[in-house]
Amino acid sequence: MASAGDGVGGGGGGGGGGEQLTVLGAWGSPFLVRVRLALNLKGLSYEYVEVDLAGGKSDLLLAANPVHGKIPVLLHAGKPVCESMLIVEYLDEAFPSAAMILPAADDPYARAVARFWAAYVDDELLSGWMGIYDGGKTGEEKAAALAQTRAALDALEGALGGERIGDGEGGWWFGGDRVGLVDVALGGFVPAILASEPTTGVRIVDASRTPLLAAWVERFCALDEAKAAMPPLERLIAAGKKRYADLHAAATE
Ligand SMILES: N[C@@H](CCC(=O)N[C@@H](CS)C(=O)NCC(=O)O)C(=O)O
Repeated sequence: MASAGDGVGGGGGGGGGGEQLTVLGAWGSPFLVRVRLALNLKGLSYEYVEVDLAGGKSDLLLAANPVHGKIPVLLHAGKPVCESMLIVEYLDEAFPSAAMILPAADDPYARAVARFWAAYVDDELLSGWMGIYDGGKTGEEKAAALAQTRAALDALEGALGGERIGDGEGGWWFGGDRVGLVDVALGGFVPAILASEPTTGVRIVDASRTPLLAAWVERFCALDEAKAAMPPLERLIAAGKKRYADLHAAATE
């Protein structure tokens, strides 16, 4: 269950095995969206605790993630698990009777492929997109960041259209006909990417260039589990505009 007034929906019902699940997060974080999405997909209830990163890190956060001091952190029966994608994999291992996010354990190759593309999202797409969404970068740096982002999206388009498991009746996801690890990894960034477009004027997912990905974004946004995990777009746009302007002002001082 999410705490009231945090701006995002809560987890699904059931699950948890009687062991308390708590998520430490910050409302606009794409990494938090991943964790909430995974919990919702698995139908696990959880308590949500908003951490005010701007106001200094709470003792709870520093105790839970003393190495990086970053959110999200999952507390499972009080024990902390850090790093969004490790949390997603942990949930699969700790709650194997709930819907699985990774491909089946008897298909280690499919699992390796999913992990490859999930890591690719952070290594290539995220770092490129951050360069576009950084008000402090020069025009040249932004052009290089856009080229990196486009190349990453092209590669993901190829992965989405590649070998698939299942019948695809409900539309294709990465790797098959159900939402999986790569969908969670990329899906976390959907709100942030959509919110960046009015600020930067750059269309990131363009149906004329990557039609499969554009259709995937629409399918993703229509998922109940995703809707309940995503922050309100208007609030994200306002926060992104402020961040962009602050970085721009700092760079031109
Ligand atoms: N690789 C981490 C990234 C998490 C991250 O960067 N979290 C940000 C919020 S979006 C944070 O906690 N920032 C605070 C800080 O850097 O001190 C993950 O996947 O969980």
